[in-house]
Amino acid sequence: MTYVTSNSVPDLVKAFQALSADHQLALFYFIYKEMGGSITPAAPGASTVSPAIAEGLFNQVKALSHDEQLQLQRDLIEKKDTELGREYGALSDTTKLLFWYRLAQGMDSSDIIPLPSGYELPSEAADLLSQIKTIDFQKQITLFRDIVAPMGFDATGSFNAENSAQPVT
Ligand code: 45D
Repeated sequence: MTYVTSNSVPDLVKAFQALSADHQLALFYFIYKEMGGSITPAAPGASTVSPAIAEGLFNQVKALSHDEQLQLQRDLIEKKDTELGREYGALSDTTKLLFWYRLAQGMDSSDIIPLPSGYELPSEAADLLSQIKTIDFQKQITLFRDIVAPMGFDATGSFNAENSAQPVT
């Protein structure tokens, strides 16, 4: 069953968020795999990205056991109030994206808990993936930013002013 009725970014964000935390993680990793080489850390418009901060957070996660890494990623999605969730919540949206990108790369090198072998994407997530593939690259980036933006814990209890000027379309 699919939640999405149109392929607008806000609807796709809602559909993504309607998945369980585990299905969001799985889908996000499949997205990373699909995008492959089209993500370059030197992408234009990277003015609000802080690679050193993303790397510092990544290294904290890398130092944990695989089970803890998985729990931590679930906690980010579920916006739990954790130390790392607060650090994450203070990042700009693009730095959040870079952090997730580094985690996905870490899965490929087994620094981060990989998907179980032979894991298949659940059908609702697979449906959503095929819809995401139909939107253009720029909208995909906006979609991923909107997905990672609310994750973690916002210790200020309000929207991050650094990100508030970003278009939602
Ligand atoms: O056992 O402007 C399951 C920058 C099941 C540059 C599991 C950029 C049970 C600046 C839960 C599945 C590069 C930042 C296990 C732009 C089970 C700039 C585990 C663009 C083990 C635009 C699942 C960046 C797990 C972009 C661990 C486009 C899943 C970045 C983990 C895109 C999934 C990043 C992860 C993407 C997915 C990252 C970590 C798509 C990460 C995806």
